[in-house]
Amino acid sequence: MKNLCLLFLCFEAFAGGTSYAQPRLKPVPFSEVVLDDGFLKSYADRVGAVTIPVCMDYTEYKTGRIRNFERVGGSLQDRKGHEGIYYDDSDVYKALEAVAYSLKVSPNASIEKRADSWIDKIAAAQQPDGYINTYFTLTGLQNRWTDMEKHEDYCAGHLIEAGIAYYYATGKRKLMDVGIRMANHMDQTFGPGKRHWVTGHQEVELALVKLTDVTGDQRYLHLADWFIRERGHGYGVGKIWENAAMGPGYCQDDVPIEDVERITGHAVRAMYYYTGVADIAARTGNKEYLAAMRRVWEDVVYKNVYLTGAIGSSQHNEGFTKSFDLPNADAYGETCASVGMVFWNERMNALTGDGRYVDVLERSLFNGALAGISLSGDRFFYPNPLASQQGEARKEWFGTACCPSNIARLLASIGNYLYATDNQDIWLNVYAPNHTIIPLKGSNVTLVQKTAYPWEGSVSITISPDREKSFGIHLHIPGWAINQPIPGNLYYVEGENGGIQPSKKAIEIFVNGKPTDFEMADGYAVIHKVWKKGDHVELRLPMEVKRLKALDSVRQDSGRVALQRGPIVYCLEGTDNPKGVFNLILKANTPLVPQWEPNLLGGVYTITGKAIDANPPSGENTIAASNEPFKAIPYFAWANRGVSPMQVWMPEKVTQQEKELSVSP
Ligand code: FUB
Ligand code: ZN
Repeated sequence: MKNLCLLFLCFEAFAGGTSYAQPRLKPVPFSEVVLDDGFLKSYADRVGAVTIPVCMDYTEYKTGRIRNFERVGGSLQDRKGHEGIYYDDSDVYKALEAVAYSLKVSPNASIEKRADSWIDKIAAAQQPDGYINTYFTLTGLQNRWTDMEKHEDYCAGHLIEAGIAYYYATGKRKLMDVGIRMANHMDQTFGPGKRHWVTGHQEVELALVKLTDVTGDQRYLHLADWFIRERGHGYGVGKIWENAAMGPGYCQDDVPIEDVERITGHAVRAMYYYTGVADIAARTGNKEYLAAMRRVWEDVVYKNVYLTGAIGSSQHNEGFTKSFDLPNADAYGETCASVGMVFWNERMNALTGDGRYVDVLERSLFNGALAGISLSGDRFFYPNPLASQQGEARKEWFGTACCPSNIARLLASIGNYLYATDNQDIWLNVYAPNHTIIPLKGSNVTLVQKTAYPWEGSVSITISPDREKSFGIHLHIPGWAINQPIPGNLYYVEGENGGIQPSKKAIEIFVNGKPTDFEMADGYAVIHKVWKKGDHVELRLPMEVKRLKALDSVRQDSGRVALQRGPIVYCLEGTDNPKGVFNLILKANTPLVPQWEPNLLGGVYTITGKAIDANPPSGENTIAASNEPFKAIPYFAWANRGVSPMQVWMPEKVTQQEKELSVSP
């Protein structure tokens, strides 16, 4: 046990060695970052206080997920067989992973006791050869590993991730040992010279990489890499592959990884796949993997992502159709896929040091992912449309319940996304009030960050090395703060002449109160100097309200405009716009006024302006004369005040469509 080294603390010990390349950056783990009161902390706290208990209740007794383990382990003998769906074990593991992260930050004896009792039941359900899966054990063990779509490997991946997280949080390794035995079982079953296997739903790959990081055992990394290399060679067998409408592209088994050019199929599978590929590239230095990731990232970000950072436009395959097909009302945009975008973009940032990945991470986090959870923490969205005529009610739970525990594990460990380091310098990625100590070569640096981000653009950082030291601070400058045209980007800020509007205000940086020149490198403002205790940096990002347009290739957004302030995308909701949402046309030059409303939706900036009512009630103004005030709220906060229409992309001109679509609530 002693030679187990924790991923989070000793990453370089595993990634180093003779044949493995280092990623450029190492994220600072959430456990080393103490969030102070602010936007992200409020989410992390609510997940601990509300979301995790909800996930545990639904997992333990409101559904049969834990009962399945009890049946296999023998503590429940009701002869009922398997309850639920074949991948339901994964929700137990994901809930435990969220619990672990939350316990690490806020110990809670009763939740830990409850989690321990689950872990006992899980361990009792493991077969003597290490296999664990309640669906196959209860329905016929002879059928295991026959249908690659049946998520045995996916569940195993979530088990491994949960086991590592729980060990990291509590020092208890029982769950991790269950995961290790399952990984050993898979390693004995699959691999070169053994059976072929294409993981129908990727996940196990990234988990096996973590397992190598924790145990130092390279077998798991090699197995993860082997799983990646199995894809695209016709080895896939099972329900998906037999389904003509889905085919191998559904689970990214159409081409080998080296040949990947574009994103296809199921969005969450794709995200976990690419996260695993990036993890392997970071540890093996595989340049072909990195090149493939860069290509497919461009395909996602330049052709297939919503303004909210959500991905996957079709419910049919929970994924992609064709490039630029981004319907708003029918958008799927599964919460899990936005969570996956955060994972993948974090890995890409660490691998390359490129701040563009943080731009995308922020877009998906603050919009697509956060929309998936209510402000109360106990209601969820699975798809996340960008328009809804009737409005939508958030749900307490789902039959397929992947999203609640996924958003919970992301937010419980949200401190992971704030900092990175290469041992010499420090990178600041997502801004949030916090304090941390970051070890650099030869010294520790204490950082205290104060900010009201994402609402305000001012970020104050006190930097205190334990002795005077020369190093660089890399401050992420979000793309939205610059508006430089990025070739290919789907969305841009429209200028008065129809071109791209650069930010009117400059980005400013002050060091110890004095304005400072800075170099830009890879999306970061870099300040190199000899730092001493108490040095102070202030970053000021312009927080203007932006009118965003989509490229003409996105037919569904044609003639429409969306509002964004900082990283937050806005929408109009019927609750604030009682005369309707779908009948409003955003006036071309209407002043857009941001206003802090502390008592609305937990405290948000709203945006107000004037619109044309395309369908004014008879007896009132004509269309041309109408001057309807409107209010926009952050998209992530919609559907928290009952069911009401919502729209992100507002028309700029009156068309027949607006007249027909107009809705008076
Ligand atoms: O298949 C397991 C999970 O259920 C997927 O990640 C989600 O998209 C949902 O299909
Ligand atoms: Zn989901």
